[in-house]
Amino acid sequence: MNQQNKNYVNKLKELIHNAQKIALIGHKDPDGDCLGSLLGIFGLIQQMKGKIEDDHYQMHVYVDGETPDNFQFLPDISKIDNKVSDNIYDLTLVLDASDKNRLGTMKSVFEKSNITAVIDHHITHKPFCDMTILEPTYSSTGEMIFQLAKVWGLNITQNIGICLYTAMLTDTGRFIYSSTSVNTLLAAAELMGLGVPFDKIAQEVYGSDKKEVYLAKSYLQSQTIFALDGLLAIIVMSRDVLDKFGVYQKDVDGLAESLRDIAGVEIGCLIKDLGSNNAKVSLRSKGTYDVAKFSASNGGGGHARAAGFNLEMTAEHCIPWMIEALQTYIEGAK
Ligand SMILES: [Mn+2]
Repeated sequence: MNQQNKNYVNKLKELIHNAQKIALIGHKDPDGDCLGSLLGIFGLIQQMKGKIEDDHYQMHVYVDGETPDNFQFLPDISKIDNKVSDNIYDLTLVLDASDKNRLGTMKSVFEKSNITAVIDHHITHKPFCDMTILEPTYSSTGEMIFQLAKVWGLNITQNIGICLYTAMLTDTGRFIYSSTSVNTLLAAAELMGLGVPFDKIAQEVYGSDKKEVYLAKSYLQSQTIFALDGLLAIIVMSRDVLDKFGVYQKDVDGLAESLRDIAGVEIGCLIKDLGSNNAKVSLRSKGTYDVAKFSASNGGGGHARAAGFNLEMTAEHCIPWMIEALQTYIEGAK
């Protein structure tokens, strides 16, 4: 963590210390890093200020969107609230969100807050808070919270460790993405040394697909479209298919990553049909092409190897649009 951010982290500690009403907000449709970071810092703040159950201050955790089943094992997961509240907070701390729109419906909670701060690692981050703690070289927001705990001089308990390990594990694709650094592995090793059950966590996160999810994924994979001489692989997640198998979008999100496992494929693309002429595009790159740049030019954002954006068209129309847009982008990148 750079010196300026260490100063911010110390200032944030003071803000938290003085706040009576605190809100923690993650990004819409939460992933492992978002949930792990939220609950990790939730634990740290309680260590600093005392248990919230003791009622001498308030702390609420908000996320727009449901928690995927495979993260239900996280300690204190029941503290996450999906419903917007009218409460006014002294301090709102945002985690893992690169811009204000990523807060979804929780934007209204954020906007009512007196002081706002954000901890994030997205290179496409657009500052929207009073205080921005940004570290684009970190693998995950969870890794930032791990370092923040050290700066604050707090204990990483077993439960906090489970949250932070999960955040790092998932945002690095099980420690294989290029965002994984020596520091990431040292942090993971330290957590392992503390007795964090890393094998059980992996089992919960990656080994608990329901049968119908497995079947829906297999079907969708069998419908993969290859374009640009096999450089690009596209899966369209239509609502019909989800209904047919009785699964949710969040259940099959991981398909975007799996496209990268195909030889020759440089960019994997998952198109999610959101209904009423709207689609969400998730992109994964093997490394040659920066999909964050491409996504940012289309109003989205993310990381060089994992990014996304929304399109106002049907999922079917997205296919030719994506092929053409990516062809232009790839030619421009040469
Ligand atoms: Mn993240």
